Amino acid sequence: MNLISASPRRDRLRIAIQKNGRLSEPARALLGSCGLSWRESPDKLFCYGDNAPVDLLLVRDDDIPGLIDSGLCDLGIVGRNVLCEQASERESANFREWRALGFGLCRLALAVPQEWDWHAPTQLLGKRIATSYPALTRAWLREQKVDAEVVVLNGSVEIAPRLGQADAICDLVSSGATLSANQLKPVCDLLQSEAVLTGPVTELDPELAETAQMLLRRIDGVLRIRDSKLLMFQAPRSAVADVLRLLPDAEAPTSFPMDGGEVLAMQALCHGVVSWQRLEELKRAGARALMVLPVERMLA
Ligand code: PRT
Ligand code: ZN
Repeated sequence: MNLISASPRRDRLRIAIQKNGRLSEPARALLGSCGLSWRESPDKLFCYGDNAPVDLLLVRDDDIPGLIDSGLCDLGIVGRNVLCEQASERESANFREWRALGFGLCRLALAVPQEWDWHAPTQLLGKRIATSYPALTRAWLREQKVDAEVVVLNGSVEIAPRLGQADAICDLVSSGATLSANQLKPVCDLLQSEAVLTGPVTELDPELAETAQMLLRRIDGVLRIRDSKLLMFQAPRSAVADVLRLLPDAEAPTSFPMDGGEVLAMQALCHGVVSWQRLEELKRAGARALMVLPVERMLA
């Protein structure tokens, strides 16, 4: 049986994620937090979902947009950089970003040798720019109305200027350490990137759409509570306004009266960091019996 055929219509959702690389573990962890689990296959390329009709395909990240485009997979987790590069390579693409996932953060940046006195993109006129993102680089150069040569490399882009292959580079940057180690400096950001959930532009088959909606609701729940805490406390009615002002990015505080109504027991979902310092400020404002609890699951 061919497990990864595109047709006839399937009734199990197929998600493509990176097999080995920076996004593979966080992508699996996210899907695991959504309550999904899989049986690994011997070839470790296809994992059969054993508690929901959701299977995993483990592939190279560059293959993910094409798998969605062709309908072989329904959803994928991939860097926005890969998705945008492949979208700008094609005239039309049946994939788009469904959700930003908040991990794999980086940026696609233009970097030049540290000794360059950088003022403006016009300095790139007639220069060679090495990159693994030729479509995005060319689109940016067109926007800047700069005529420069794009040198396509599939790896080790950052050493291209030292080797004399290029004058500047356009590559992914996260900490900036690789650029510094190669005597380069970032001068312009072309794209802010992170891992995204991708899916088709067109609608999924109804059998799959229902499962995809279930998964999206769970992903939204996981993303909303990722750094959230439930804060519980008591406060005299007279102090409530001051206390609420101090809550870090709180959502829908609820309260109920205690002690004949003079004191309120309250709870609020806080999306910001609830630090010790913040708890001390809340106490000074009149809050008592403060308790910070982790939030495990949430379904809006
Ligand atoms: O084998 P496969 O094709 O699946 O993997 P890959 O080698 O193409 O991708 P991988 O695993 O390296 O990266 C997957 C995704 O992680 C990328 O598409 C980005 O969306 C995201 N990501 C986040 C990064 C980085 N941060 C990153 N820093 N991808 C690559 N880098 C590289 C960058 O190219 C440069 O060489 O790290 C270096 C710079 O890092 P700093 O910290 O020194 O600035
Ligand atoms: Zn890749």
